[in-house]
Amino acid sequence: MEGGGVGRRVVAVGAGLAGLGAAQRLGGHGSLRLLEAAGRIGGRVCTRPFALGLAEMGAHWIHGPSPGNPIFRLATSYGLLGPEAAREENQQAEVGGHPPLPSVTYGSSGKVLSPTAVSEVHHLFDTLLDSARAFRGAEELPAPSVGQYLRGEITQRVSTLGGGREDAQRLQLAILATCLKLECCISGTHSMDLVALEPFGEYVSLPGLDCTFPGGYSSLPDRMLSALPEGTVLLNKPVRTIRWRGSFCEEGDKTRDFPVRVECEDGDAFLADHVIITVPLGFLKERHQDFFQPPLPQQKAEAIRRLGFGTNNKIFLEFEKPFWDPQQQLLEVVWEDESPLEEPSTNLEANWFKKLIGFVILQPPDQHGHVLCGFIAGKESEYMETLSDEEVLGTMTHLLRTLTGNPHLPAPRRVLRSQWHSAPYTRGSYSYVAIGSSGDDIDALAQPLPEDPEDPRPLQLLFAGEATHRTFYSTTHGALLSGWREAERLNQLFKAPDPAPQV
Ligand code: 6YU
Repeated sequence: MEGGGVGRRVVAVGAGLAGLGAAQRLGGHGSLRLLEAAGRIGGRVCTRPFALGLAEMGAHWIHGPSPGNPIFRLATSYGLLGPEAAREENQQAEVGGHPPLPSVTYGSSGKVLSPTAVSEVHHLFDTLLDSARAFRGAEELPAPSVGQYLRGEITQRVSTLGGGREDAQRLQLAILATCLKLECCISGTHSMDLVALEPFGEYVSLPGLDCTFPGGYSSLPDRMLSALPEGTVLLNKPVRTIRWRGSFCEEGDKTRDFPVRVECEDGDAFLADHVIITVPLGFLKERHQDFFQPPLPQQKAEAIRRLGFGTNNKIFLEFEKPFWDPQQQLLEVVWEDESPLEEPSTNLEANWFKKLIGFVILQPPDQHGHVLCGFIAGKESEYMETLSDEEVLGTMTHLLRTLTGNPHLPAPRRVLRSQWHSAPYTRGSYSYVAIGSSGDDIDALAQPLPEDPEDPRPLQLLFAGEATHRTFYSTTHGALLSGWREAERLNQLFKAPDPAPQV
């Protein structure tokens, strides 16, 4: 921080991609401090060792790896991506964030379902989903939520499903039920009935075939951290309260006062001119009333309440030998007695595992071992978090034996699962635009405080994090861009040149 920023103190709360991005663009020198509650950086980017390789507990892919994606540009400039991601064709592919993977679909009767039947239904679902995105800006809506709209469309077509044959129709409905569960994982919600229809099309998918980080997603925040001056980030420093609109002095120095005092759970306090808050929306939902003194203005508090923040978890299973064909990359699960037109069971204890959409097969096996990564969203996912590893492993073994029709299928050697809802400084996985909210709430959440632009002490509180990005919410690139945005807001105030290299 130079120029008009000399002597200004900035504190950022949270060392995920938004916080690290802000620090990167502010230059990381001067009096910048980044306070992180956890004992590690990265937040919802979290790579752990598992089996022969690595497991991504949080973010998995770069969604839309192409030059318009800042995560892709940064990762490329650091040399963190594999040769596939660098290919022009990969970057140009328009797949709407869902790369088609070679897959096999297991039915609950223990049989593999016909790939033609499955892909026909996927095609229908994708068409319906595209039509759901087209309501952006519409004054009149056929339904308030994406889920209700989709069910309405499915109801209208039900007689044509399966070519009029009852068993084929039932199977197509069951496959559609899985499609809806997959969409819950993508939107990070319990039910698509909670996701607002009108703003659904506002989320922007970038071109590019989704790719992973060969050395783990955490290699990105690690590189970002290494470019910051030592001591910028303080770990194990959970912030308890942010007092703003105040007049605080350092002990023994009455010559200067600061409008903000950031108090940590361990009793430490940091005085600042500006605080960039990057804590997850889940944390804000639970804690904002006590976290800010004075409390946030009503419009911001309402935006926090209205916007959605749900859970999507992963369950990694390591096997001694694969029971799947090495060509496959995805094992999908269909419960043949389910239908999107019927209410799902609310008995979590008996049925939580039926919400699991299937498993991604981690590739290549010589780097990962024989590992499946299951995805599960919603209340069932939150229930899974309360179970022991042994219980999850036992249920997964039973599930896979049912699906493969092989009662002797060997149990996985090991299990590792994420527990994002129980994580006290996250309280879920990512945000979505819930019924009753809109993109305007995302903008309201992103607005700095105090609201009055003429306030003599402007930009006391700035807000970043994935939930503050109107078109890229729920992603790593949304988080990074939001951090850059707030750093730029301060740079403008300081009128200092941006010291970070442009990528
Ligand atoms: C992506 C992907 N991905 C899977 C799973 C999850 C997420 N995402 P952070 O939380 O990182 O940082 C805040 C920090 O603040 C944190 O370290 C806290 O400890 C700290 N903190 C909190 N309270 C504090 C306090 N009091 N004091 C001090 N510190 C405090 N994104 O691009 N690709 O494949 C996935 C996936 C299981 C959980 C993901 C993915 C989301 C990203 O991980 C996430 O947005 C960013 O990392 C957040 O960074 P941040 O800095 O904001 O917060 C139509 C429509 C559809 C919309 N969805 C489509 C896209 C779907 C998203 N993709 C999901 C898929 C997977 C698998």
